Amino acid sequence: MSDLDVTPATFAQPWVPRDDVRITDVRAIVTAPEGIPLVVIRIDTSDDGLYGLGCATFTQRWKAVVGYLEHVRRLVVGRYPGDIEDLLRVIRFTGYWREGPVGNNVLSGIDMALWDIAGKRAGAPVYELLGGRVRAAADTYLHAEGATPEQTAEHARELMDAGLRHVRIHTGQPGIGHYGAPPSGDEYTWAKTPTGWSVDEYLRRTPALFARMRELLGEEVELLHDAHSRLTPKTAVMLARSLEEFRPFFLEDVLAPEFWDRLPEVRAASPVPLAVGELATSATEAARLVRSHAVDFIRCHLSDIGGLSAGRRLAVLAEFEGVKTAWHSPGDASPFAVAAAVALDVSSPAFGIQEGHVYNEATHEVFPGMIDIVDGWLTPNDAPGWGIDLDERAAARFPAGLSGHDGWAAGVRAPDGGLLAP
Ligand code: GCO
Ligand code: MG
Repeated sequence: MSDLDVTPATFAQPWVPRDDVRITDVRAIVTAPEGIPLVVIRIDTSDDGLYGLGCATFTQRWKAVVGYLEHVRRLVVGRYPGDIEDLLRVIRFTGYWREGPVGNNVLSGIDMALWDIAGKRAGAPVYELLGGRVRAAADTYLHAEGATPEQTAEHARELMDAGLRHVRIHTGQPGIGHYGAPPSGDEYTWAKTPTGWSVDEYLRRTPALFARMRELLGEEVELLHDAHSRLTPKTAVMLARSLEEFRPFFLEDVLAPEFWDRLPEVRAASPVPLAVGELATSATEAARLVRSHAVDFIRCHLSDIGGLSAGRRLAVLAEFEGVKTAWHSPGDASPFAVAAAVALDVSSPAFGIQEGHVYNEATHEVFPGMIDIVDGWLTPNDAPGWGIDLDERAAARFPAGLSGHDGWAAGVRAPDGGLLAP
């Protein structure tokens, strides 16, 4: 079949939709109100004023996402927006090679935009389409960081004063510091990369950080930590065991995805709960983590695994496997991704905790209706769909350049000069 033989009918469903609303356009809007490129997909329909919005943010490679959408446009324009599952399957299967963050982000943007449209048509928030609430709101954590444990404690205290009951803690070490924390000021004078990151230093400083936090903050607050993929199965066990006495809520990303098959042995070696999944680039890969009992918390970046529909499947699987959810939601997730995560959080019995990010004012201008953390809670909008809009004029005031995350990742080297997982 050549390109010329392909007509809109080629991609149509072999059934008659229940009404005549059709998708008329799909496009990507890229904006960087916080300096971090965010990608949103907008789907327009033949119904006046009826459109949907969804998150397709792969910030490091956003131009690829925009380019991928060109291939997908003809698959969706002309289709009935209510056939969400069939549309997702047509997009996945026509690409033949179906996994990967670029394609999944496009899938996610379209998926979330279709759920938004479904909610608007039903006059209901998306969480209600998922079966409705099983809890009032999602308990949320934020990150506390400082060059020293004392500074981290000070930051954590501010967050606790703002109502947070869960705080993820990081502290500096010589050189580049640790992921999420500034350097402690000194460098390794003997090193090939004086600003390098040392695993030995990290394995000493992290239990010391937890000990100091418990001294300064007490027992009530839940403490979390992200190792950011830098350990081996053995050093992961060493870290987990050294933290046991401080009762971490979870320990995140001890291993890079290349070593995920070794997670069950790390998990068996220590009672510290493991949280993994933000680097999963398919729902299948994430499902394998849950099914192989490799994790206590599954925490995917929803747009990287294909959106709300993928997350919904995982939440159900997690429920049956006794695993909790902790959807990834940092500054490189748009407010639509936050809304999707929170819709799952309040409707899933498998909910564990929600990651949060405090967005700047410019982001609020671009995304009217976006939800904010109040007293440590994220609460979904009750308006139909996501209840969030995208002000395209405001978005245009914050044009995106290439991602700054590249520079950060390129800077993570060991003292001997070897590049590490960021
Ligand atoms: C987290 C993360 C992020 C990632 C970022 C990469 O747990 O919040 O690890 O901050 O580093 O999303 O683009
Ligand atoms: Mg992380």
